[in-house]
Amino acid sequence: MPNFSDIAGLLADQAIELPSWAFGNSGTRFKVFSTAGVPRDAYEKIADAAKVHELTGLAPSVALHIPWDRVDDFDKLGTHAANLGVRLGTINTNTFQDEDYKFGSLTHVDEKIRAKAIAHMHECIDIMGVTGSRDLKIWLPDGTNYPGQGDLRGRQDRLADSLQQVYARLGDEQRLVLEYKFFEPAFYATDVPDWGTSYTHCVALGERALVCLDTGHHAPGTNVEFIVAQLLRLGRLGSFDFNSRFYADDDLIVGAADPFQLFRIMFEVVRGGGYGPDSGVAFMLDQCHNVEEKIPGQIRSVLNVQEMTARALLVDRDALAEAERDGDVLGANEVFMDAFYTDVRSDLADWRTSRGLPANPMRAFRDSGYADHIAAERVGGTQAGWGA
Ligand code: PSV
Ligand code: MN
Ligand code: MN
Repeated sequence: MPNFSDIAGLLADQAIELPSWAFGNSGTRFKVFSTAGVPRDAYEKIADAAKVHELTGLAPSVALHIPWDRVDDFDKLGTHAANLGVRLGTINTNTFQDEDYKFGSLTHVDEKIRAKAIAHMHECIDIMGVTGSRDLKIWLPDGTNYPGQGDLRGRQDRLADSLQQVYARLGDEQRLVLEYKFFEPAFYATDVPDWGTSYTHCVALGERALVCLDTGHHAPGTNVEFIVAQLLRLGRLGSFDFNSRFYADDDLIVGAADPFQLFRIMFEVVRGGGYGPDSGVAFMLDQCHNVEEKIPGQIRSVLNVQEMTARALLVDRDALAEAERDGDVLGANEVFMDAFYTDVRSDLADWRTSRGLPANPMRAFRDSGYADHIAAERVGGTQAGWGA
């Protein structure tokens, strides 16, 4: 197996994008709990995200969600981010909190409402022009609750046409990433339920349309790393929304529920050429911290991704290939598991120290006094995420 020192250099390539909404209050449909010091606007969300980057060196960009993060001057927001050492990243569209979208957005039968949803996405692309963002991320709540409620095929046809209109507005350097989810808020048929549907639409659109894989958006038991391998093979893996699930779309801390799955995913990323600055795969978190503290929640998340990435990089690929070739089932599995069971925590602490970062970012945050400072300074934070 390679030594940690053999892979240490590769860890510098890791960049994980934080979701602005992870810093606001969020909850379930039962209750949204509030946390002292929660950001009151996009500027404060970015300040909190920058704190995560300052302590970990892993999170140089922040994804925005429109309209949750709409500000008067996005140029000013970008400068604010740059002054704090981060940049603005993916722009997420939102067609799930407007009365008009009760029966769909890009798939709606009413041409006026469909045009409104397209116009929203055009506005998001205009914002990307100001923020310098590369990716427009589309997740749709569209779908039906009862058989017969909608014409499944007609909805696909309208979706294809709407996406075409959105795609046509993109600049040459910009991309569209289409996220899938197999249920919720629609419970019978979701209009982009799986990677195959997303892939089909992306291929029809063109080269700059790619699939977004949210790790929480699959049926229980789905082999997510297979999807990763397949999309990389097809050249259409655009981005990840990382999070953990025990039951459905739980949006819990990535690597908390099933670190082994995160390891398997990161191994396929590495093996499939998805790791590294030029891979074109964006690694984003999509999480909500309902009961835990938000900034430490994000620190823990990026550290979990780094830890499983390091272990995935440690897999002895030559020994694995040899065992695969020889039909050595248990030998191959042992090579794989050896890397997974390697505790890299103290090596990562040393890696951080060597880069001028705190050895223990969680403790460094606790000792920094930042939480007390924002609790005293910020009063009356807004709710972010669902219901903002
Ligand atoms: C939908 O469940 C989703 O995963 C989409 O990415 C949304 O934009 C996001 O959650 C909001 O948290
Ligand atoms: Mn998501
Ligand atoms: Mn989700």
